[in-house]
Amino acid sequence: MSIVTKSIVNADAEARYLSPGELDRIKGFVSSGDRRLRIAQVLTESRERIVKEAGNQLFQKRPDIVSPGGNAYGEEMTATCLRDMDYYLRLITYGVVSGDVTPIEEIGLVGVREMYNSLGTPIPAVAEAVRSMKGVATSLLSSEDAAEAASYFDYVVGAMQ
Ligand SMILES: CCC1=C(C)/C(=C/C2=NC(=C\c3[nH]c(/C=C4\NC(=O)[C@H](C)[C@H]4CC)c(C)c3CCC(=O)O)/C(CCC(=O)O)=C2C)NC1=O
Repeated sequence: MSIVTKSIVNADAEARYLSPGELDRIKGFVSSGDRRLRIAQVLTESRERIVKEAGNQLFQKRPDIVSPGGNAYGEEMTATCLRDMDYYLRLITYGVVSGDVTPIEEIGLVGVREMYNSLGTPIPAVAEAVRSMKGVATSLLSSEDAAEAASYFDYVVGAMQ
């Protein structure tokens, strides 16, 4: 939910107008809109490159996961691993656009530990994959945009620690 929807739900629950503080936060959200949309556009347009390069970095750092016995061993499993990376990149674009980590949390982080544990997928390696995507993604952005984007990647990495 964006700050706009959230503020309206809260205000209406108390049948009141939006408070000066809420209007101020909405103003911040609106005025950062161009930047957030620009970032989401770059990440969306570059998604294949980001996932591919970050995947290569991951498999170089953690050759065990693509070696026999590794969770991403074999063409199909490696493709599924890259697909999961693409999932997280997509969720990060949702977060950037809405200026809110809630969509990332609700779609991709609730229950993630149990899910990956049951699949035998090493969670630290998934976190490493997201960290690598952050590196590739931020290299495509201006430093101001990179700092904003980085916070969403960091949020996902932090949730997987
Ligand atoms: C949008 C929210 C969402 C997420 C996050 C998601 C993840 C997700 N990843 C899965 C599998 C998987 N995920 C991986 C990923 C990896 N293995 C590794 O060693 C690497 C560290 C890592 C890549 C970075 C692999 C290899 C599988 C297949 C495991 C198996 O079938 O044994 C599965 C099991 C079902 C399937 O194969 O599709 C789910 C549900 N699904 C969703 O709908």
